[in-house]
Amino acid sequence: MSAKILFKFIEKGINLSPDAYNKILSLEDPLNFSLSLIVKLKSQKYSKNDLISLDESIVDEFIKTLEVESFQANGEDNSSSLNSDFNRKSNKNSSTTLNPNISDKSEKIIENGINTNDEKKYKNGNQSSSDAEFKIKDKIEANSDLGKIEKIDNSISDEIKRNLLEPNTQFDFKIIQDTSKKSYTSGEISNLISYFKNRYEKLSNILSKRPELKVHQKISDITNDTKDINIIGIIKEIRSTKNNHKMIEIEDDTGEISVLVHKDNHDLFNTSEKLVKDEIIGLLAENKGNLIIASRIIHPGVQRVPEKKMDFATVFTSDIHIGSLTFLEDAFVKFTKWLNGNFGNDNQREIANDVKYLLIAGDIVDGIGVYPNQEKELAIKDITTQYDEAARLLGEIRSDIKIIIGPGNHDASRVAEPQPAIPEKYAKSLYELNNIEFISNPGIVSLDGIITLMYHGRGFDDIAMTVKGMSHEKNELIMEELLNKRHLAPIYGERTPLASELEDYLVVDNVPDIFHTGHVHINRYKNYNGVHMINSGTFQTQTEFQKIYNIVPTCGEVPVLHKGNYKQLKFI
Ligand code: D5M
Ligand code: FE
Ligand code: ZN
Repeated sequence: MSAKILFKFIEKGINLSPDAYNKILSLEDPLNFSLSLIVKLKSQKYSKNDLISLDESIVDEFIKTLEVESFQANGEDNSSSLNSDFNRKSNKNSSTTLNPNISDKSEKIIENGINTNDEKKYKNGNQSSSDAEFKIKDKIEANSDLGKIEKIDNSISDEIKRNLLEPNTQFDFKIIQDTSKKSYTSGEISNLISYFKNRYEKLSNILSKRPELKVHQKISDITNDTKDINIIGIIKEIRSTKNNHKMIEIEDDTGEISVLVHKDNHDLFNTSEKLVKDEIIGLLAENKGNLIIASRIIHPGVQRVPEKKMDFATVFTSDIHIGSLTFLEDAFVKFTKWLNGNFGNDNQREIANDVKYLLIAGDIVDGIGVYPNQEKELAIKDITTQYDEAARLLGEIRSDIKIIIGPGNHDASRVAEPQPAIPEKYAKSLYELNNIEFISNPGIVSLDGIITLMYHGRGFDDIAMTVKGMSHEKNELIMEELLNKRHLAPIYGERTPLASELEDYLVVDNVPDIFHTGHVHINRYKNYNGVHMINSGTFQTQTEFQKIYNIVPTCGEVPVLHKGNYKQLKFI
């Protein structure tokens, strides 16, 4: 055991002092403690390549944080010394109530006569005096372009169970695109042809509005006498030549042609390095007789989106992975308490009070058999029971928040994208909650006029693995690139299974106000030409599978768009 622990730290470039090592070994569950500490260090204070020397004081500091959290998670019981994260496994066996409205706690609150309608009290937080002692004052500043990450204040007020009330909030909620019932594919080759034809038509419509491409040729019309070439085509192949230029093979519905990108044309060469198979581009080139030399590559692109007024807050999450042993239930419970106005400082509660929508971009549950040996990391080994547990946890959220859920690759939907909404058959208890809307992946909704494209993000794996300079970690670059390409998963037939529908629903026909994604388990935010691009991270600590790919998740951090301003709240 002790060698295993040392190895875990060494693997991540962390050097343990002898005192720190002895301290960890003296704990109740040293291995779990070590894994959590590694995740915390690597996802918060340091980057994955930093070398860290860990002394006893850092271990003590982490133990202290866990004690505070343990106090809050356990109410009056301050006796256990470790984070309830570790206690969670034993809690799993406690009986679950599917209908939150009849849970013991809510009954107690009603008996105690707390006026749940008291809006002022809710807003002001109504903190108990003892909370002050346990308030963590530090605010964590993000070190990157993400802006400020605010640690949620560890103060709890008397519970106010707003989900017992009839909601009187007015929602202007519309589903703009839900492909759940639009799956016509029979898997025939003719479908594949229609699918690509549709992709080409949609994107060439967008491209042909660009002044440089208003007049363009069909490939079959190009002759030796055509000097200037302007075409719109799909990339069949892109490869390096032996002199390190790039050769693009591009085709349209009439023919195909090879175009060379010269390595000395640096800007163009850099752009060509981000091209992928099966994407649709505009290409300007010069015909030199024996060779066609590219002069411009044109993406469908993103025009600046004007800012819309937003007088409420929308919360984004994904990759909760309920049912996994690595699901951070305590952090998630704190999150739902915050939504209900029962957690955080006054300012944080004010934000919670403004929340109208909660979007969940897939991987609500961990599913079964998604990757090899997954069952060893499952706390719940039945998909319906996983959704029952999800219903129990989401059922705690006040009913005047509309929750919109799309599936991810761990959910019980078909794996090929577009994925239909999570079927009721497996998630009956979730369907019983009347503030949830289920949509496809991808799906588009209008939240009081704010157009939001939600995509789980499986297509990101292909981009991260094949495009130079792209990684899961900097997924905002992937989101930007995909918006420019106006396709969520352009590469056909590799990691991301795509269903060859008659229409390609993964084309981004219209640029949204918000582009919300998940899957990578790493929070990122960027405002790109007015589009809020958000990856909502995860509530799951690093899995064995993610260790292989060296993916270090950012756990328990929840993005919020509050009246148009981005904020990220940390629940661990
Ligand atoms: O994905 C969890 C993490 O694992 C996320 O960062 C993507 C990464 N991942 C998942 N599948 C793959 C493949 N096939 N290649 C590379 N990286 C991958 P989750 O969907 O939660 O399991
Ligand atoms: Fe996930
Ligand atoms: Zn996923």
